[in-house]
Amino acid sequence: MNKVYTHNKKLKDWVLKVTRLCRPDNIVWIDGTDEQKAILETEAQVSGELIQLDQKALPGCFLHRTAIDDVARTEHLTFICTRRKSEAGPNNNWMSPKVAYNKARGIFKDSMAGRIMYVIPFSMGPVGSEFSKIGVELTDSRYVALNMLIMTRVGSAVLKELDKGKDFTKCLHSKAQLDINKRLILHFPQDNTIWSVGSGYGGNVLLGKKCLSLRIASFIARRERWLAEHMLIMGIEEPNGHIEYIAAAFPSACGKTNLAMLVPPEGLRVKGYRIWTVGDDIAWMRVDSDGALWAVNPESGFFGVAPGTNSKTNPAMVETINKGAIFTNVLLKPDNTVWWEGADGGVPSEGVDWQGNHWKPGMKDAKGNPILGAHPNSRFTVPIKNCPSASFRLDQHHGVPISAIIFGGRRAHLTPLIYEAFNWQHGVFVGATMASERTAAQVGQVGEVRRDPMAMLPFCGYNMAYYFRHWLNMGKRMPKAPKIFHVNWFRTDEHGKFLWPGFTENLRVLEWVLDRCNNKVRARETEIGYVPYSQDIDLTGLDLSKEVLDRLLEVKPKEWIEELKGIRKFFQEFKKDLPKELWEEYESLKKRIKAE
Ligand code: OXD
Ligand code: MN
Repeated sequence: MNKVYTHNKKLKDWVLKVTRLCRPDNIVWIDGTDEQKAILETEAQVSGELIQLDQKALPGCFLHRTAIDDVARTEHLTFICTRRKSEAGPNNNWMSPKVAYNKARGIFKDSMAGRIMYVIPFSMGPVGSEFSKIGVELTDSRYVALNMLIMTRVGSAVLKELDKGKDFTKCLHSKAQLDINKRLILHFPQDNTIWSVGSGYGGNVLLGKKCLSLRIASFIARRERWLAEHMLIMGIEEPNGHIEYIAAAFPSACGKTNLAMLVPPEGLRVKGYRIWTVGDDIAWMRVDSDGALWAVNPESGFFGVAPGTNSKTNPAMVETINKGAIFTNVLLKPDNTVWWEGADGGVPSEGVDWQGNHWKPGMKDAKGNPILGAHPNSRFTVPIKNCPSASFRLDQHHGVPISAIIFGGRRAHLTPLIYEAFNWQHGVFVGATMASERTAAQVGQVGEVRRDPMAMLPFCGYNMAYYFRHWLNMGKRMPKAPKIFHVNWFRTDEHGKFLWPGFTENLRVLEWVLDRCNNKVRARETEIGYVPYSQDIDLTGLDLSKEVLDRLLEVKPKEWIEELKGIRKFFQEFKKDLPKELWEEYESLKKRIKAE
């Protein structure tokens, strides 16, 4: 065992208890130093966990391959283990803590024999900030240890906080046999504990991320009166040099990461606009003494999807992942660099695919389907500070003040490009009824509407009806509450063609959002909220006719009749727990669209 760094009795006792259960050969405390990181990288290459990439082209970069049935979050094996089932709500899989601990204990037993157990003390949020929470992950995976060094703040400063007796989330992970039949991702919010076993996939095993910063944190946030949200945070520098910050929640595959590091289109860049990236996935938000909502990104890295990332979709990310990145399940090129479907440059003539097999373009599997070079959910982890648009306020303890909250979804027809909620309560209704239509990329019927309130459906660590209540209450605690908006970049014409030209132009919509926040523009009051007058969206340098913009901004009350049915069905799942204010909003909308 390397030196034990802590005087925190609870931590020492817990490490001992886990050691007795999992029986690792050795224990290594992760101290956050470059020296130790270099040792781990070398060991990971020897063990085959990492492949070093061309260090000239990609300094500090490595490739990792997971097991082929361990490539994404396994929501059906993810549980919230509260004492009562009703506390987990209809939105979560539930197991009683007793049953869950017993079941998992059997899998954890002796699972680390022949392996090293790493003790990783980490902080989500700047160390010492009022926002921040400490976690300690015990894991038998070097890959996890190296990724946690990227995704979280690890090191002696965290240990100092623990020495002061600070509480921490107990995060236990073992790869065990990487057996999908013995895989469990368990959350015990009432014990501030996470147990993850049988997986090596990032979303299941980097326990500071979805497990701590969303599921456990959302539970704690309700008690402590703050918000833990699945939101990007970005700063928009206006031509006068002032920076306004927004937080935005979108279901997956709606371009959250790309928006967070948008490069302004030429027409707006020359006006003086610039984007500052604070975070691409998670926002922790508190009401500060000024009565406004302030946010930090608890993470220090990006865990991004590789396929589709290129200099057109996300030039800032392409620059970010040039160094210090760990790629997972992408294609390895003969020159020891990496590639994925939709990457820059041509398709390589050969390589080693994500499963470790020799690959050539055009190869087909036994069913005649194309064999992909990179898995569709292949990923990279990389420090945020590599990003050319990284905010200079990333480490500030108070975070950034939030002027607007934006919800979004992928809807071919229903929702206009942008609308503003009438007030906070209506905004909570807009977030609670957020939905996306299935695309061809997902299993199931194309066009089917899937509800994903606040993009938190897989991540809310308790009954979502209580979560809506918490959101309503938060509005009452904020004299300077942010305005709430809804965007839809995906409206199509009758031929299925997108009406809005694409991600790079989205800043034009955000410009209107900020103008609304600063009372600079009027808006058209419609049945669903405030919508821009078309002349208030700046189209300089963009080839988009007024007619198309009008179509993008149109509200069609008739289409909302069908939508109301879906909302009703969804709300009914929460039975008597659903706050009456949301039913009130439902009834008001019904009245406004005259759907009697
Ligand atoms: C993610 C997700 O990986 O939301 O960020 O699934
Ligand atoms: Mn996410």
